[in-house]
Amino acid sequence: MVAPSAAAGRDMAPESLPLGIIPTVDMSAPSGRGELARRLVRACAERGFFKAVNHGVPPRVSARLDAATSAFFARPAPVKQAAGPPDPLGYGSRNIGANGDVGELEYLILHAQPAAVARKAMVIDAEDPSRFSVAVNEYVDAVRRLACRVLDLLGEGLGLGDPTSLSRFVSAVVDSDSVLRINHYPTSSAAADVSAKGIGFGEHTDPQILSLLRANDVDGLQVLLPDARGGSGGDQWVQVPADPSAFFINVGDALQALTNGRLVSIRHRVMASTTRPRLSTIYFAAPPLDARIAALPETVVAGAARRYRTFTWAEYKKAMYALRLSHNRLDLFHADASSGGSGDKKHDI
Ligand SMILES: O=C(O)CCC(=O)C(=O)O
Repeated sequence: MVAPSAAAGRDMAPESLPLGIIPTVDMSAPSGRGELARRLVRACAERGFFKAVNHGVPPRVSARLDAATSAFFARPAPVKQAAGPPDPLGYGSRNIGANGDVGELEYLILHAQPAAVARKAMVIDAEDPSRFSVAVNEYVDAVRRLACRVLDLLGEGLGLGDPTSLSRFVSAVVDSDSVLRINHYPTSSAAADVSAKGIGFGEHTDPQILSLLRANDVDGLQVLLPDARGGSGGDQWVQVPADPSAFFINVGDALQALTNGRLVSIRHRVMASTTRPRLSTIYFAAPPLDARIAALPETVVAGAARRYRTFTWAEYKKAMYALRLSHNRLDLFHADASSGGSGDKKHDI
């Protein structure tokens, strides 16, 4: 069930997060760096999700990327299809992955790495490929810096011996496996199509370390939070009010594993709008393919077991590509899992 609206909390005090509240974190650190680090840890431990304001990504950098990607989505279908199929990178429409998931959207997935962007730009903007490359690379630089800053602060807040232990997974450019995904949800006909139930992008967690999402002023994003009314103990889908000036940042599965479950990877989904198109851009900060993901020693507190076995990012991706979007993939990597997974739960498209 969908809660009528989400209160987007002001920059929250550190004590506790009221249920149903999406924390807002002021990245300009008005109360000092230590306090900012504590707030980020609390948001990522209790929600796995927060709204970042005063984040330092220049509006002109975001505007330039939005202009370039909107121009691409406005082009005729055959031109867009030339940048596909999504294998898994490239242009795609409706089909999400190779296992039967569909949504009310078209999208473009780019390897967030200058050489790869330059290659794709030749197809995406044949008239002036560097126009597209510059817009993407500038944006990726800015969001990578924001991701590293958040991860360093989380490292400090978690009391890691080396606070850069988390950001080092995503700071490299050359062997980075980070991706930039741009989703375009056209005005939906789903209201008339009962089978589609208005789902723009089905429920899932993000597999990477950290996701940084920015969208236009069209609502649609929902996160699964503990029931704000208490009592029944179930979870509730909570609407995230749109804010084009903010970044919405969530913990991914790999960060949950690296912190032994201390930070939580949150389930989310997008409902299709029937009235106005939604444009969202997500930077998925990922480790290099051969990176080993194991709980950092400081996060394995006295007496607590390691929750996940060590895996490489390449292994995790392989599992992810074999499963449906809504699958709880981390279950397969539980330290005591033989087969695992909450399995074949399908999202309600
Ligand atoms: O488009 C959005 O707002 C979010 C989509 C999403 O969750 C994803 O692409 O993984």
